[in-house]
Amino acid sequence: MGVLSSPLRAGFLAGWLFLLYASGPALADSSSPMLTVTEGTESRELTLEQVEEAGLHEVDMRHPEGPEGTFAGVWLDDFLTAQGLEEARRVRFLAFDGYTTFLTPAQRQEKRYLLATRLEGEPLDEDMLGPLMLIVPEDAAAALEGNVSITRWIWSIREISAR
Ligand SMILES: Nc1nc2c(c(=O)[nH]1)N[C@H]1C(S)=C(S)[C@@H](COP(=O)(O)O)O[C@H]1N2
Ligand SMILES: [Mo]
Repeated sequence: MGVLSSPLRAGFLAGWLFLLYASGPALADSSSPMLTVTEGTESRELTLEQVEEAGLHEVDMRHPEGPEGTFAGVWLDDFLTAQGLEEARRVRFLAFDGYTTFLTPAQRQEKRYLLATRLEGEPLDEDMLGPLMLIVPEDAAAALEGNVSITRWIWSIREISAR
């Protein structure tokens, strides 16, 4: 029996391994590293799950770059507090395309920034300005009309660095 069933067993094993492999990208959504947080010279990697621990908020809006619908994300200040970085004098954002911005505590008080993680419940794709982007929900309408600067609405964020 053992001799006859071992090719079958091997087949099942190969099947399961393939399924595991094929579902990898979907599973990776919330449990694989997606953001580097740097504090001085120390860096750590966070998963989507860990970023969203700060508490999700939803907002219906259209982003000036096109995406529209129900965005979800964590308030930047809640995220910084969860990471022990609320006192940072400068919070820098670095994007995959090389774009970078920073916020001072005064700027974070002036406008409430949302670190968006999802659109319509799905993690933001990298071709949908993901995996993370900064938006100012209260300025959404003005941004569409071109009445407010959106230079700090950085998308494709890969790293947040505080000092
Ligand atoms: N990752 C990333 N975010 C970005 C930018 C960018 O080039 N890359 N451009 C910024 C600037 S300067 C503005 S005005 C707005 C809109 O950029 P756009 O006019 O190039 O579309 O997005 C901001 N966020
Ligand atoms: Mo700009």
